[in-house]
Amino acid sequence: MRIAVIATYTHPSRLPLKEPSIMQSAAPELIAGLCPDHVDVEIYNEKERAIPFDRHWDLVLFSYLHSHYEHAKVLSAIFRKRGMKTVAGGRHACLYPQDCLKHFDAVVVGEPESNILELIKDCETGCTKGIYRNPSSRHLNVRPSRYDLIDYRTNKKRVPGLEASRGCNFACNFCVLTGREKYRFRPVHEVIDEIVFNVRWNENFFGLAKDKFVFLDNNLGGSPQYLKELCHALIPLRKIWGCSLSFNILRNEELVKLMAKAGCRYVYTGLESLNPESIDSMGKGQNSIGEVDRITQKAFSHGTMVSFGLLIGADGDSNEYLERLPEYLAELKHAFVTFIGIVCPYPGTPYFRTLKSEGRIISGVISRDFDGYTLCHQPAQMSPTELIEHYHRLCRHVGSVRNMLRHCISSLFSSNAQWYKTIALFSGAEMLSTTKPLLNGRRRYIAGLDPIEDWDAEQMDKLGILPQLIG
Ligand code: B12
Repeated sequence: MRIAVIATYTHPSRLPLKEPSIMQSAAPELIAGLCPDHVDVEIYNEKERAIPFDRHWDLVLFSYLHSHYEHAKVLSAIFRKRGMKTVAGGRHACLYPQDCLKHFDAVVVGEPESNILELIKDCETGCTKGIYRNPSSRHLNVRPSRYDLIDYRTNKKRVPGLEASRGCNFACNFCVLTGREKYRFRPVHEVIDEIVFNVRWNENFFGLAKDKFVFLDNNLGGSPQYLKELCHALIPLRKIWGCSLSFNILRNEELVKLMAKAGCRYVYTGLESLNPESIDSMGKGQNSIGEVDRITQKAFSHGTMVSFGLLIGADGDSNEYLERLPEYLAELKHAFVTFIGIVCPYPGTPYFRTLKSEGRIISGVISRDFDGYTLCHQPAQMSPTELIEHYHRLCRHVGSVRNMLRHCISSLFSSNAQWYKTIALFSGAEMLSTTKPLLNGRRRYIAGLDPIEDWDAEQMDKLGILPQLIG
Protein backbone atom coordinates (compact mmCIF):
# COMPACT_ATOMS: atom_id res chain seq x y z
CA MET A 1 0.00 0.00 0.00
CA ARG A 2 1.28 3.48 -0.89
CA ILE A 3 0.50 6.35 1.46
CA ALA A 4 1.14 10.10 1.30
CA VAL A 5 0.87 12.37 4.34
CA ILE A 6 0.41 15.98 3.34
CA ALA A 7 0.55 19.09 5.51
CA THR A 8 -1.32 21.64 3.43
CA TYR A 9 -0.52 25.33 3.34
CA THR A 10 -1.89 28.58 2.01
CA HIS A 11 0.10 31.82 2.39
CA PRO A 12 -1.29 34.62 4.64
CA SER A 13 -1.08 37.06 1.71
CA ARG A 14 -3.34 34.72 -0.32
CA LEU A 15 -0.75 34.75 -3.08
CA PRO A 16 0.56 31.42 -4.39
CA LEU A 17 3.75 31.62 -2.33
CA LYS A 18 5.79 28.99 -0.49
CA GLU A 19 7.71 29.59 2.72
CA PRO A 20 10.58 27.17 3.06
CA SER A 21 11.40 28.44 6.54
CA ILE A 22 12.87 26.98 9.73
CA MET A 23 9.53 25.93 11.19
CA GLN A 24 7.27 23.46 9.44
CA SER A 25 4.43 21.26 10.57
CA ALA A 26 5.77 18.04 12.10
CA ALA A 27 2.51 16.16 11.58
CA PRO A 28 3.66 14.34 8.37
CA GLU A 29 6.72 12.67 9.90
CA LEU A 30 4.79 11.96 13.10
CA ILE A 31 1.96 10.23 11.25
CA ALA A 32 4.42 8.41 8.97
CA GLY A 33 6.02 7.03 12.14
CA LEU A 34 2.70 5.44 13.10
CA CYS A 35 2.27 3.55 9.84
CA PRO A 36 3.08 -0.17 9.84
CA ASP A 37 6.40 -1.25 8.32
CA HIS A 38 4.89 -2.92 5.27
CA VAL A 39 3.39 0.29 3.83
CA ASP A 40 5.29 2.74 1.64
CA VAL A 41 5.02 6.29 3.04
CA GLU A 42 5.91 9.64 1.51
CA ILE A 43 5.55 12.98 3.25
CA TYR A 44 4.88 16.43 1.80
CA ASN A 45 4.86 19.83 3.36
CA GLU A 46 3.10 22.29 1.10
CA LYS A 47 4.69 25.23 2.89
CA GLU A 48 7.96 24.05 1.33
CA ARG A 49 6.97 22.66 -2.06
CA ALA A 50 4.04 22.00 -4.35
CA ILE A 51 2.23 18.68 -4.11
CA PRO A 52 3.05 16.54 -7.16
CA PHE A 53 -0.02 15.64 -9.18
CA ASP A 54 1.74 12.99 -11.23
CA ARG A 55 2.02 10.44 -8.43
CA HIS A 56 -0.41 7.81 -7.29
CA TRP A 57 -1.05 6.76 -3.72
CA ASP A 58 -3.69 4.40 -2.34
CA LEU A 59 -4.29 6.61 0.65
CA VAL A 60 -3.67 10.33 1.24
CA LEU A 61 -3.78 11.69 4.78
CA PHE A 62 -4.26 15.45 5.17
CA SER A 63 -3.10 17.60 8.04
CA TYR A 64 -4.36 21.16 7.85
CA LEU A 65 -5.27 24.21 9.92
CA HIS A 66 -8.70 25.84 9.79
CA SER A 67 -7.69 28.31 7.10
CA HIS A 68 -6.36 25.58 4.81
CA TYR A 69 -9.62 23.62 4.81
CA GLU A 70 -10.96 24.85 1.44
CA HIS A 71 -7.62 24.05 -0.15
CA ALA A 72 -7.47 20.59 1.47
CA LYS A 73 -10.99 19.89 0.17
CA VAL A 74 -9.88 20.75 -3.37
CA LEU A 75 -6.82 18.49 -3.15
CA SER A 76 -8.93 15.72 -1.69
CA ALA A 77 -11.50 15.99 -4.50
CA ILE A 78 -8.78 15.83 -7.15
CA PHE A 79 -7.18 12.76 -5.60
CA ARG A 80 -10.50 11.01 -5.05
CA LYS A 81 -11.38 11.51 -8.72
CA ARG A 82 -8.19 9.62 -9.49
CA GLY A 83 -9.24 6.70 -7.32
CA MET A 84 -7.29 7.49 -4.17
CA LYS A 85 -8.81 7.37 -0.67
CA THR A 86 -8.39 10.51 1.45
CA VAL A 87 -8.45 11.20 5.19
CA ALA A 88 -8.73 14.43 7.19
CA GLY A 89 -7.20 14.93 10.63
CA GLY A 90 -6.16 17.66 13.05
CA ARG A 91 -7.96 20.27 15.13
CA HIS A 92 -10.43 21.45 12.48
CA ALA A 93 -11.35 17.86 11.54
CA CYS A 94 -12.01 17.09 15.23
CA LEU A 95 -14.42 20.00 15.38
CA TYR A 96 -16.25 19.40 12.09
CA PRO A 97 -16.11 15.65 11.34
CA GLN A 98 -19.49 15.62 9.57
CA ASP A 99 -18.53 18.43 7.24
CA CYS A 100 -15.21 16.70 6.52
CA LEU A 101 -16.99 13.46 5.66
CA LYS A 102 -18.57 15.24 2.69
CA HIS A 103 -15.10 15.77 1.23
CA PHE A 104 -12.89 12.96 2.55
CA ASP A 105 -13.37 9.20 2.79
CA ALA A 106 -12.56 9.16 6.49
CA VAL A 107 -11.93 11.56 9.37
CA VAL A 108 -9.76 11.03 12.41
CA VAL A 109 -11.19 12.69 15.50
CA GLY A 110 -8.60 12.52 18.18
CA GLU A 111 -4.95 11.73 18.35
CA PRO A 112 -3.27 9.81 15.55
CA GLU A 113 -1.52 7.41 17.94
CA SER A 114 -4.79 5.67 18.83
CA ASN A 115 -6.34 5.68 15.36
CA ILE A 116 -3.88 5.42 12.48
CA LEU A 117 -3.20 1.67 12.67
CA GLU A 118 -6.88 0.81 12.65
CA LEU A 119 -7.54 3.24 9.81
CA ILE A 120 -4.81 1.73 7.65
CA LYS A 121 -5.96 -1.81 8.39
CA ASP A 122 -9.51 -0.87 7.35
CA CYS A 123 -8.25 0.79 4.16
CA GLU A 124 -6.33 -2.34 3.26
CA THR A 125 -9.46 -4.45 3.60
CA GLY A 126 -11.49 -1.82 1.76
CA CYS A 127 -13.97 -1.05 4.55
CA THR A 128 -13.25 2.29 6.19
CA LYS A 129 -15.54 3.34 9.02
CA GLY A 130 -15.88 7.03 8.22
CA ILE A 131 -15.10 8.57 11.59
CA TYR A 132 -12.25 7.23 13.73
CA ARG A 133 -12.51 8.37 17.30
CA ASN A 134 -10.56 6.02 19.56
CA PRO A 135 -9.76 7.99 22.72
CA SER A 136 -6.21 9.11 23.53
CA SER A 137 -4.33 7.30 26.25
CA ARG A 138 -4.07 9.14 29.60
CA HIS A 139 -0.29 9.20 29.28
CA LEU A 140 1.17 10.91 26.29
CA ASN A 141 2.29 8.14 24.00
CA VAL A 142 4.21 9.81 21.18
CA ARG A 143 5.98 7.35 18.90
CA PRO A 144 9.28 8.11 17.13
CA SER A 145 8.77 10.27 14.06
CA ARG A 146 10.12 9.39 10.59
CA TYR A 147 12.73 12.14 10.49
CA ASP A 148 14.47 10.14 7.77
CA LEU A 149 11.70 11.22 5.37
CA ILE A 150 12.40 14.96 5.77
CA ASP A 151 14.06 16.33 2.65
CA TYR A 152 16.48 19.03 3.75
CA ARG A 153 17.43 19.65 0.11
CA THR A 154 13.99 21.11 -0.64
CA ASN A 155 14.09 23.35 2.39
CA LYS A 156 17.65 24.10 3.33
CA LYS A 157 16.71 26.17 6.40
CA ARG A 158 14.41 23.75 8.15
CA VAL A 159 15.35 22.30 11.53
CA PRO A 160 13.73 19.16 12.97
CA GLY A 161 10.77 19.68 15.28
CA LEU A 162 10.10 17.63 18.40
CA GLU A 163 7.24 17.32 20.86
CA ALA A 164 7.93 16.84 24.57
CA SER A 165 4.37 17.71 25.61
CA ARG A 166 0.92 18.44 24.26
CA GLY A 167 -1.78 20.84 25.39
CA CYS A 168 -1.52 23.70 27.86
CA ASN A 169 -2.56 24.36 31.47
CA PHE A 170 -3.72 27.88 30.81
CA ALA A 171 -7.16 28.78 29.52
CA CYS A 172 -6.72 31.88 27.33
CA ASN A 173 -10.14 32.55 25.88
CA PHE A 174 -9.01 32.74 22.23
CA CYS A 175 -6.79 29.65 22.16
CA VAL A 176 -7.81 26.54 20.22
CA LEU A 177 -6.51 24.37 23.07
CA THR A 178 -8.76 25.85 25.77
CA GLY A 179 -11.13 23.26 27.15
CA ARG A 180 -9.86 20.66 24.69
CA GLU A 181 -6.27 19.69 25.22
CA LYS A 182 -5.06 18.92 28.73
CA TYR A 183 -1.38 19.33 29.41
CA ARG A 184 0.51 16.01 29.17
CA PHE A 185 4.20 15.30 28.73
CA ARG A 186 6.43 12.46 27.58
CA PRO A 187 8.93 10.81 29.91
CA VAL A 188 12.20 12.76 29.73
CA HIS A 189 14.23 9.67 28.71
CA GLU A 190 11.93 9.15 25.70
CA VAL A 191 12.54 12.69 24.46
CA ILE A 192 16.28 12.31 24.95
CA ASP A 193 16.29 8.95 23.12
CA GLU A 194 14.41 10.52 20.25
CA ILE A 195 17.04 13.28 19.98
CA VAL A 196 20.01 10.92 20.30
CA PHE A 197 18.86 7.96 18.20
CA ASN A 198 16.11 9.11 15.88
CA VAL A 199 16.40 12.73 14.78
CA ARG A 200 18.08 13.30 11.40
CA TRP A 201 19.88 16.62 11.40
CA ASN A 202 19.96 19.26 8.72
CA GLU A 203 23.54 19.10 7.37
CA ASN A 204 23.20 22.17 5.13
CA PHE A 205 25.32 25.31 5.35
CA PHE A 206 28.54 23.32 5.83
CA GLY A 207 27.08 21.58 8.86
CA LEU A 208 26.13 24.81 10.65
CA ALA A 209 22.47 23.79 10.90
CA LYS A 210 23.37 20.42 12.44
CA ASP A 211 22.43 19.70 16.07
CA LYS A 212 19.80 22.45 16.09
CA PHE A 213 16.15 21.67 16.69
CA VAL A 214 12.92 23.25 17.86
CA PHE A 215 10.42 22.00 20.44
CA LEU A 216 7.04 22.47 18.77
CA ASP A 217 5.13 22.22 22.06
CA ASN A 218 2.43 24.78 22.65
CA ASN A 219 3.97 25.49 26.04
CA LEU A 220 7.20 23.72 26.91
CA GLY A 221 6.89 25.25 30.38
CA GLY A 222 3.52 23.66 31.19
CA SER A 223 5.20 22.00 34.17
CA PRO A 224 8.26 23.90 35.48
CA GLN A 225 9.44 20.75 37.29
CA TYR A 226 9.29 18.73 34.08
CA LEU A 227 11.08 21.45 32.15
CA LYS A 228 13.82 21.45 34.79
CA GLU A 229 14.30 17.69 34.48
CA LEU A 230 14.29 17.91 30.71
CA CYS A 231 16.93 20.66 30.76
CA HIS A 232 19.20 18.68 33.09
CA ALA A 233 18.98 15.73 30.70
CA LEU A 234 19.67 17.97 27.68
CA ILE A 235 22.86 19.55 29.04
CA PRO A 236 25.21 16.66 28.15
CA LEU A 237 23.76 16.47 24.60
CA ARG A 238 25.13 19.93 23.74
CA LYS A 239 22.38 20.70 21.22
CA ILE A 240 21.00 24.15 20.35
CA TRP A 241 17.23 24.53 20.51
CA GLY A 242 14.27 26.87 20.62
CA CYS A 243 10.75 26.62 22.02
CA SER A 244 7.52 28.42 22.88
CA LEU A 245 6.48 28.86 26.46
CA SER A 246 4.33 30.98 28.72
CA PHE A 247 5.43 34.21 30.38
CA ASN A 248 5.46 32.80 33.94
CA ILE A 249 8.50 30.66 33.04
CA LEU A 250 10.45 33.70 31.89
CA ARG A 251 9.98 35.19 35.35
CA ASN A 252 11.77 32.21 36.89
CA GLU A 253 15.37 33.30 36.48
CA GLU A 254 16.88 30.05 37.76
CA LEU A 255 14.92 28.11 35.17
CA VAL A 256 15.81 30.53 32.37
CA LYS A 257 19.47 30.15 33.30
CA LEU A 258 19.15 26.37 33.31
CA MET A 259 17.43 26.41 29.91
CA ALA A 260 20.27 28.49 28.48
CA LYS A 261 22.78 26.01 29.91
CA ALA A 262 20.82 23.19 28.25
CA GLY A 263 21.21 24.91 24.85
CA CYS A 264 18.03 26.99 24.64
CA ARG A 265 18.85 30.00 22.49
CA TYR A 266 15.38 31.08 21.40
CA VAL A 267 12.05 31.42 23.17
CA TYR A 268 8.80 32.64 21.67
CA THR A 269 6.07 33.88 24.01
CA GLY A 270 2.59 35.14 23.24
CA LEU A 271 2.73 38.54 24.88
CA GLU A 272 -0.49 39.33 22.97
CA SER A 273 -0.99 42.89 24.21
CA LEU A 274 0.51 45.82 26.10
CA ASN A 275 -3.00 46.84 27.04
CA PRO A 276 -4.02 45.55 30.51
CA GLU A 277 -7.71 45.67 29.58
CA SER A 278 -7.14 43.45 26.56
CA ILE A 279 -4.96 41.06 28.54
CA ASP A 280 -7.85 40.79 31.04
CA SER A 281 -10.40 40.26 28.30
CA MET A 282 -8.27 37.41 26.91
CA GLY A 283 -7.99 35.72 30.31
CA LYS A 284 -4.21 35.85 29.99
CA GLY A 285 -3.38 36.76 33.60
CA GLN A 286 0.02 35.00 33.46
CA ASN A 287 1.39 37.90 31.38
CA SER A 288 2.78 40.76 33.42
CA ILE A 289 3.34 43.70 31.10
CA GLY A 290 5.38 45.80 33.52
CA GLU A 291 8.07 43.14 33.74
CA VAL A 292 8.53 42.48 30.03
CA ASP A 293 11.67 44.51 29.46
CA ARG A 294 13.53 43.47 32.61
CA ILE A 295 12.77 39.79 32.07
CA THR A 296 13.81 39.91 28.42
CA GLN A 297 17.09 41.59 29.24
CA LYS A 298 17.82 38.92 31.89
CA ALA A 299 17.12 36.11 29.42
CA PHE A 300 19.45 37.76 26.85
CA SER A 301 22.19 37.99 29.46
CA HIS A 302 21.95 34.24 30.06
CA GLY A 303 22.20 33.59 26.32
CA THR A 304 18.56 33.08 25.33
CA MET A 305 16.91 35.28 22.75
CA VAL A 306 13.25 36.02 23.57
CA SER A 307 10.72 37.18 21.02
CA PHE A 308 7.08 38.09 21.48
CA GLY A 309 3.85 37.84 19.53
CA LEU A 310 1.24 40.60 19.62
CA LEU A 311 -2.45 40.39 18.82
CA ILE A 312 -4.64 43.36 18.09
CA GLY A 313 -8.41 43.67 18.02
CA ALA A 314 -9.27 42.37 21.50
CA ASP A 315 -12.09 44.09 23.32
CA GLY A 316 -9.85 46.35 25.42
CA ASP A 317 -8.20 47.86 22.32
CA SER A 318 -9.22 51.43 21.58
CA ASN A 319 -8.13 53.66 18.70
CA GLU A 320 -5.96 55.57 21.14
CA TYR A 321 -4.13 52.45 22.37
CA LEU A 322 -3.46 51.20 18.85
CA GLU A 323 -2.31 54.60 17.65
CA ARG A 324 0.16 54.79 20.50
CA LEU A 325 1.28 51.16 20.32
CA PRO A 326 4.41 51.92 18.23
CA GLU A 327 5.40 54.44 20.93
CA TYR A 328 4.83 51.87 23.70
CA LEU A 329 6.91 49.37 21.75
CA ALA A 330 9.66 51.94 21.26
CA GLU A 331 9.78 52.47 25.02
CA LEU A 332 10.80 48.82 25.46
CA LYS A 333 14.56 48.71 25.18
CA HIS A 334 14.96 44.96 24.86
CA ALA A 335 11.64 43.22 24.28
CA PHE A 336 10.84 42.83 20.60
CA VAL A 337 8.03 41.46 18.47
CA THR A 338 8.31 38.93 15.64
CA PHE A 339 4.64 38.25 15.10
CA ILE A 340 1.61 40.55 14.81
CA GLY A 341 -1.79 39.02 14.26
CA ILE A 342 -5.42 39.96 14.53
CA VAL A 343 -7.08 38.17 17.43
CA CYS A 344 -9.02 35.34 15.84
CA PRO A 345 -12.19 33.74 17.22
CA TYR A 346 -11.32 30.15 16.29
CA PRO A 347 -14.48 28.00 16.32
CA GLY A 348 -14.82 25.98 19.50
CA THR A 349 -13.08 28.58 21.69
CA PRO A 350 -14.75 30.54 24.52
CA TYR A 351 -13.96 33.72 22.55
CA PHE A 352 -15.88 32.43 19.53
CA ARG A 353 -18.88 31.54 21.72
CA THR A 354 -18.94 35.00 23.33
CA LEU A 355 -18.72 36.87 20.04
CA LYS A 356 -21.33 34.64 18.46
CA SER A 357 -23.75 35.20 21.33
CA GLU A 358 -23.19 38.96 20.93
CA GLY A 359 -23.79 38.74 17.16
CA ARG A 360 -20.26 40.02 16.47
CA ILE A 361 -18.94 37.33 14.13
CA ILE A 362 -18.74 38.98 10.69
CA SER A 363 -21.37 37.44 8.44
CA GLY A 364 -20.13 35.42 5.50
CA VAL A 365 -16.93 34.38 7.26
CA ILE A 366 -15.53 31.11 5.89
CA SER A 367 -12.88 28.76 7.23
CA ARG A 368 -10.24 30.33 4.92
CA ASP A 369 -10.59 33.54 6.94
CA PHE A 370 -9.50 31.91 10.21
CA ASP A 371 -5.83 32.42 9.52
CA GLY A 372 -4.96 34.89 12.27
CA TYR A 373 -4.44 37.69 9.74
CA THR A 374 -8.04 38.36 8.73
CA LEU A 375 -10.57 40.18 10.87
CA CYS A 376 -13.43 37.77 11.57
CA HIS A 377 -15.29 39.78 14.22
CA GLN A 378 -16.66 43.23 14.83
CA PRO A 379 -14.14 45.02 17.13
CA ALA A 380 -15.63 46.47 20.35
CA GLN A 381 -14.28 50.01 20.11
CA MET A 382 -13.70 50.81 16.43
CA SER A 383 -14.77 49.97 12.92
CA PRO A 384 -13.22 47.03 11.02
CA THR A 385 -11.55 49.46 8.59
CA GLU A 386 -9.95 51.40 11.44
CA LEU A 387 -8.59 48.19 12.93
CA ILE A 388 -7.06 47.14 9.62
CA GLU A 389 -5.44 50.57 9.21
CA HIS A 390 -3.81 50.09 12.63
CA TYR A 391 -2.73 46.60 11.59
CA HIS A 392 -0.97 47.87 8.44
CA ARG A 393 0.77 50.65 10.32
CA LEU A 394 1.94 48.29 13.05
CA CYS A 395 3.27 45.68 10.63
CA ARG A 396 5.21 48.35 8.78
CA HIS A 397 6.56 49.78 12.02
CA VAL A 398 7.61 46.46 13.57
CA GLY A 399 8.93 45.08 10.28
CA SER A 400 11.02 48.16 9.46
CA VAL A 401 14.77 47.96 8.92
CA ARG A 402 15.18 50.70 11.54
CA ASN A 403 13.37 48.63 14.16
CA MET A 404 15.39 45.57 13.25
CA LEU A 405 18.67 47.44 13.65
CA ARG A 406 17.48 48.80 16.99
CA HIS A 407 16.80 45.27 18.18
CA CYS A 408 20.15 43.94 16.96
CA ILE A 409 22.04 46.72 18.72
CA SER A 410 20.19 46.19 22.00
CA SER A 411 20.53 42.41 22.02
CA LEU A 412 23.73 41.52 20.21
CA PHE A 413 26.22 42.23 22.97
CA SER A 414 24.15 40.95 25.90
CA SER A 415 25.77 37.52 25.97
CA ASN A 416 28.74 35.63 24.60
CA ALA A 417 27.04 32.24 24.88
CA GLN A 418 27.75 29.99 21.91
CA TRP A 419 25.32 30.72 19.02
CA TYR A 420 23.64 33.58 20.87
CA LYS A 421 24.81 36.29 18.47
CA THR A 422 23.86 34.29 15.39
CA ILE A 423 20.38 33.75 16.78
CA ALA A 424 20.12 37.46 17.70
CA LEU A 425 20.91 38.40 14.09
CA PHE A 426 18.52 35.80 12.74
CA SER A 427 15.71 37.03 15.01
CA GLY A 428 16.32 40.55 13.72
CA ALA A 429 15.72 39.29 10.20
CA GLU A 430 12.60 37.50 11.45
CA MET A 431 11.14 40.88 12.46
CA LEU A 432 11.06 41.84 8.78
CA SER A 433 8.70 38.93 8.17
CA THR A 434 5.91 40.68 10.09
CA THR A 435 5.18 42.51 6.84
CA LYS A 436 4.66 39.30 4.86
CA PRO A 437 0.84 39.31 5.03
CA LEU A 438 1.01 42.77 3.37
CA LEU A 439 2.64 41.38 0.23
CA ASN A 440 -0.69 41.38 -1.55
CA GLY A 441 -1.69 44.98 -2.12
CA ARG A 442 -5.25 43.96 -3.01
CA ARG A 443 -5.87 42.15 0.28
CA ARG A 444 -8.49 43.83 2.56
CA TYR A 445 -8.01 41.64 5.69
CA ILE A 446 -11.71 41.66 6.55
CA ALA A 447 -13.64 38.39 6.34
CA GLY A 448 -15.92 38.26 3.33
CA LEU A 449 -13.97 40.94 1.42
CA ASP A 450 -10.96 38.89 0.36
CA PRO A 451 -11.50 36.20 -2.25
CA ILE A 452 -9.76 32.89 -1.70
CA GLU A 453 -6.74 32.03 -3.85
CA ASP A 454 -7.40 32.00 -7.62
CA TRP A 455 -6.42 28.37 -8.15
CA ASP A 456 -8.60 27.11 -5.27
CA ALA A 457 -11.54 29.26 -6.40
CA GLU A 458 -11.26 27.90 -9.94
CA GLN A 459 -11.05 24.29 -8.78
CA MET A 460 -13.92 24.73 -6.33
CA ASP A 461 -16.01 26.07 -9.14
CA LYS A 462 -15.11 23.16 -11.41
CA LEU A 463 -15.59 20.53 -8.71
CA GLY A 464 -18.74 22.05 -7.22
CA ILE A 465 -17.19 22.58 -3.77
CA LEU A 466 -18.66 25.26 -1.54
CA PRO A 467 -16.65 27.11 1.13
CA GLN A 468 -17.43 26.25 4.73
CA LEU A 469 -19.46 29.06 6.26
CA ILE A 470 -18.65 29.52 9.95
CA GLY A 471 -20.83 31.14 12.55
C1 B12 B 1 4.60 24.76 13.28
C2 B12 B 1 3.40 25.66 13.55
C3 B12 B 1 3.02 26.53 12.56
C4 B12 B 1 3.64 26.49 11.17
C5 B12 B 1 3.06 25.31 10.36
C6 B12 B 1 1.53 25.19 10.47
C7 B12 B 1 0.96 23.79 10.55
N1 B12 B 1 0.47 23.27 9.46
O1 B12 B 1 0.93 23.19 11.60
C8 B12 B 1 3.29 27.92 10.66
C9 B12 B 1 4.48 28.82 10.87
C10 B12 B 1 2.82 28.03 9.22
C11 B12 B 1 2.16 28.33 11.59
C12 B12 B 1 1.38 29.43 11.35
C13 B12 B 1 0.38 29.84 12.21
N2 B12 B 1 0.02 29.29 13.36
CO1 B12 B 1 0.88 27.72 14.08
N3 B12 B 1 1.70 26.42 15.02
C14 B12 B 1 2.70 25.63 14.78
C15 B12 B 1 2.99 24.78 16.02
C16 B12 B 1 4.05 25.49 16.84
C17 B12 B 1 3.42 23.35 15.80
C18 B12 B 1 2.53 22.53 14.88
C19 B12 B 1 3.09 21.14 14.85
O2 B12 B 1 3.76 20.76 13.90
N4 B12 B 1 2.86 20.40 15.92
C20 B12 B 1 3.34 19.03 16.03
C21 B12 B 1 2.36 18.13 15.25
C22 B12 B 1 2.80 16.69 15.35
O3 B12 B 1 1.12 18.24 15.89
P1 B12 B 1 -0.13 19.11 15.38
O4 B12 B 1 0.13 19.75 14.10
O5 B12 B 1 -0.57 19.93 16.54
O6 B12 B 1 -1.20 17.97 15.10
C23 B12 B 1 -1.70 17.16 16.14
C24 B12 B 1 -3.17 16.90 15.95
O7 B12 B 1 -3.87 18.03 15.49
C25 B12 B 1 -3.21 15.72 15.04
N5 B12 B 1 -3.19 15.89 13.60
C26 B12 B 1 -2.77 16.92 12.86
N6 B12 B 1 -2.91 16.65 11.59
C27 B12 B 1 -3.40 15.42 11.47
C28 B12 B 1 -3.72 14.66 10.35
C29 B12 B 1 -4.22 13.37 10.52
C30 B12 B 1 -4.57 12.58 9.31
C31 B12 B 1 -4.39 12.86 11.83
C32 B12 B 1 -4.89 11.50 12.02
C33 B12 B 1 -4.09 13.64 12.95
C34 B12 B 1 -3.59 14.90 12.75
O8 B12 B 1 -2.04 14.99 15.33
C35 B12 B 1 -1.06 15.79 15.99
C36 B12 B 1 -0.72 15.14 17.30
O9 B12 B 1 -1.82 15.11 18.16
C37 B12 B 1 1.59 24.80 16.71
C38 B12 B 1 1.65 24.53 18.19
C39 B12 B 1 1.38 23.05 18.44
N7 B12 B 1 2.17 22.44 19.26
O10 B12 B 1 0.47 22.48 17.90
C40 B12 B 1 1.03 26.14 16.30
C41 B12 B 1 -0.48 26.27 16.01
C42 B12 B 1 -0.93 25.13 15.15
N8 B12 B 1 -0.53 27.52 15.26
C43 B12 B 1 -1.50 28.28 15.58
C44 B12 B 1 -1.68 29.59 15.08
C45 B12 B 1 -2.71 30.46 15.78
C46 B12 B 1 -0.93 30.04 14.00
C47 B12 B 1 -1.01 31.38 13.31
C48 B12 B 1 -2.36 32.03 13.21
C49 B12 B 1 -0.12 32.45 13.83
C50 B12 B 1 0.83 32.11 14.85
N9 B12 B 1 0.48 32.39 16.10
O11 B12 B 1 1.93 31.66 14.52
C51 B12 B 1 -0.41 31.07 11.91
C52 B12 B 1 -1.44 30.90 10.80
C53 B12 B 1 -1.99 29.54 10.71
C54 B12 B 1 -3.17 29.45 9.79
N10 B12 B 1 -2.99 29.68 8.48
O12 B12 B 1 -4.28 29.14 10.23
C55 B12 B 1 -2.42 27.63 16.60
C56 B12 B 1 -3.67 27.01 16.05
C57 B12 B 1 -4.16 27.49 14.71
C58 B12 B 1 -5.36 26.77 14.19
N11 B12 B 1 -5.83 27.20 13.04
O13 B12 B 1 -5.88 25.85 14.76
C59 B12 B 1 -1.43 26.58 17.23
C60 B12 B 1 -2.10 25.34 17.81
C61 B12 B 1 -0.68 27.34 18.34
C62 B12 B 1 -1.59 27.82 19.45
N12 B12 B 1 -1.70 27.13 20.55
O14 B12 B 1 -2.20 28.85 19.32
N13 B12 B 1 2.11 27.52 12.67
